[in-house]
Amino acid sequence: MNQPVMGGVPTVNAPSYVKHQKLINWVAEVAALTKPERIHWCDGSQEEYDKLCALMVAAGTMKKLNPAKRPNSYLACSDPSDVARVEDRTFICSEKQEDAGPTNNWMAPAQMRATLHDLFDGCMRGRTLYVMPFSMGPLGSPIAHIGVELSDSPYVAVNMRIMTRMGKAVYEVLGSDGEFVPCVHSVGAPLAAGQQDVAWPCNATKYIVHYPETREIWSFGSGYGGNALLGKKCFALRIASTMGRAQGWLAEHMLILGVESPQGEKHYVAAAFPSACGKTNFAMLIPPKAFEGWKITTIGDDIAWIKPGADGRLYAINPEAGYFGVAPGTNQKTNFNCMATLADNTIFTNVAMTDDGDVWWEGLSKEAPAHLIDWQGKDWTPEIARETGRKAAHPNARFTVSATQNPVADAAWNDPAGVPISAFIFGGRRSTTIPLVTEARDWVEGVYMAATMGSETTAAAVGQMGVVRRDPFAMLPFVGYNMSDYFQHWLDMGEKIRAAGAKLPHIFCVNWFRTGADGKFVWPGFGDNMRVLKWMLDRIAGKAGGVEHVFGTSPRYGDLSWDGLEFSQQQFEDITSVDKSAWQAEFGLHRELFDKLAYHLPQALAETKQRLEGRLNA
Ligand code: SAT
Ligand code: MN
Repeated sequence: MNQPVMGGVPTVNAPSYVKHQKLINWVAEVAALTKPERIHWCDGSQEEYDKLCALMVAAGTMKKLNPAKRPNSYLACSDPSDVARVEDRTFICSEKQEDAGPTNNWMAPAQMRATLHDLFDGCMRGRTLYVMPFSMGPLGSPIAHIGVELSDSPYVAVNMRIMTRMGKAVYEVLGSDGEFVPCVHSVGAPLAAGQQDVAWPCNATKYIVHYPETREIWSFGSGYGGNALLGKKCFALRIASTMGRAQGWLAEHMLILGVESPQGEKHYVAAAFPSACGKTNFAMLIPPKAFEGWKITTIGDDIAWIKPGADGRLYAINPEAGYFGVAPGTNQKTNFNCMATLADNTIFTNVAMTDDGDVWWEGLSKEAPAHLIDWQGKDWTPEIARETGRKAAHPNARFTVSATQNPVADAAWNDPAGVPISAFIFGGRRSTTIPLVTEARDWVEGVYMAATMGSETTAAAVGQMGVVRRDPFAMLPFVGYNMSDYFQHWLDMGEKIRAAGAKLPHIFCVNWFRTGADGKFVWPGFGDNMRVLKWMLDRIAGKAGGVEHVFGTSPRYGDLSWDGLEFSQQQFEDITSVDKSAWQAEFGLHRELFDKLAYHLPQALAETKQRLEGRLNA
C-alpha cells in the first residue's frame, strides 16, 4: 500500500495486470492534482475489503457489530451535515445550457473546470487515493459499461465493492484501450502533516459534477450515498441517460421484478418511483396468503438499463450488484426478504446501535429498545424520543448489501442478456388525486402520465420534506440532459419498438399513498400490492376489466381480487375516485411544468394534455 513519495506526489506504481496506459496516465494526472500520500489499486478481494473495514474501525469511521448477532457487519455514522444527496449542488455541465435544460443546475464546463481545479488541488493530502475499476452490469455484458472511480474515501471503496462489480477482473474487460467513464471523488478534507483525522471527513462546500459530452464525473465534499458512490446515480443514471439517448437505449430509475403465476407464466416489469418510496420493498414483495403459488423475484431495486434486443423487445439489466436501501420502516412484516438479506455482511449507515452491538431503526420493531446509541453517537431512550422528537436512526439511514444475499433474487438477475420487459409502472407519493392504479390507453398517453408525475419529497435528498413537486419518470434529479429531449427519446423508443413489429410494454401509473380523513394511508401496500400487479398481468393478457376515465383505465372494485383482505367498496372509492376539481388543479400543475419545459417539449405531449383536459371538462 505504501509507495515512496516523490516531490509530494506518490509514484503511480500500477500493478502489472493493468495494461491500459491511458488509465494509468489519468490516475497519474489526478494524483498530481490532488496530491494524496499514497495510491492503492483496489483488486476487489475479500482480504482488501476486510483490511479497509479494519482500518475504518481503527479510525472511528465504522463500528464492528456483534458477530453473534450480525456477522461481518459494520455501522458507519456520517457527519450530521452529510446525510443525503445534495440536489442543489449537483450540476450538468454541458457546453450549451439548453442541453442541461431547466431542471438541472448548469455551469459552463470551462468555468466549472476552473472552480474544481482549485478545489481538487491538494485535496487528498495525507490520504490514500483508491483506484476502483468497476462494471455496471454483468462483466462483459453487451448492456454493461465500465467506470473507474478514484476516491480518497475507504468507505466509498468498501461500498463500491458491494454495489458494483469492482475489482481486478474489470481490467480484463478493459484491456489496453477499452472505454471507461472516469469518476473522481474526494471528501475534500486534506490532512496537514500530523493532523488527527475525524471519523467522517467531508467539506461544507460540495459539488457533484457531470460533463455529459466527455462523460466524466467529479464529486467533491460529500462521502454519502449517491454523492460519493459514483457508479450509482452519477454514472448509471445521469451519464448513462445521455449515453442511452445517443445510442438508442434507456437508463432509468426503476426496480425490475419477475412475477410468476401458479401456472408458470412469467413476466418482468420495471417500476419507477422516486427515492425512498418503497422500490426495494416492491422488488422483494411477498404475495398475500390468498395468492398461494405466485412468486415475485428481484432483478434490481433501483436502476434499470434497458436496450432493444434482436427481436425488437426491450431487455433490462440491473447495472448494480447490491442494494443501497432505506433502513427505517424496514421490518419482518414490511419486507421479510430484505431482513433476511441483511442478516450478515452488511454495512449500515446512520442507524442506531443497541447495547448488545446490533442495529436498530424506527419501525424495525414495534417497541424500541430501552436504550440505544443513536446515529449521532448520543444516548437515546424512548423517553428522550418522546420529549425531543429525536430519531434513533436518520430518516435516510441506509444499508449496503450484496444482491447475492437476497433469498428471492431472480435466477436471471446476473444474466448478461437481461430480461424482457412486459410493463412499465410509474408511481409517485401522493396523498390525494392520483388513483391506486391506471393503465395508459397507449404509449404516448403512458409517456404523458410518467412525464407529469408528481411526488411528495422524502428524506433521500436534502431539502424540505413532503412537498409535492413534479418528478417526471422519477428522474427529476437524475436525467443528465434536457428533460424535454428525454421525453422525446421515450416517444422515439416507442416508435422504434412499434416499427420493429415488437409488442410495446404496457404502461401503468400507481399511487400506494392516498390518505383518508384520518391522514392515514388507506391502501395496505407492501404484499397487497400483489393485487394490483395481478390486475396488470391480467390486462396484459386481455383478461381483466376496468373502467375508462379521464386519465386512462382503472379497475372497478370487482376487477381486483380481495381474497384474504378486508377492504370495502368505500375504501376502494377513496383511493380510486377521480375528483374533477382536484384534476383541474392537477392539470394546472401540468401546465406549469410544460411552460417550464417549453423548449423542445414534444408536440405529442402538449396534444395529449389538450385531449385529456377536454375530456375532463366535457
Ligand atoms: O443516495 S442515493 O442517491 O444513492 C439514494 C437515492 O436517493 O435513491
Ligand atoms: Mn434511487
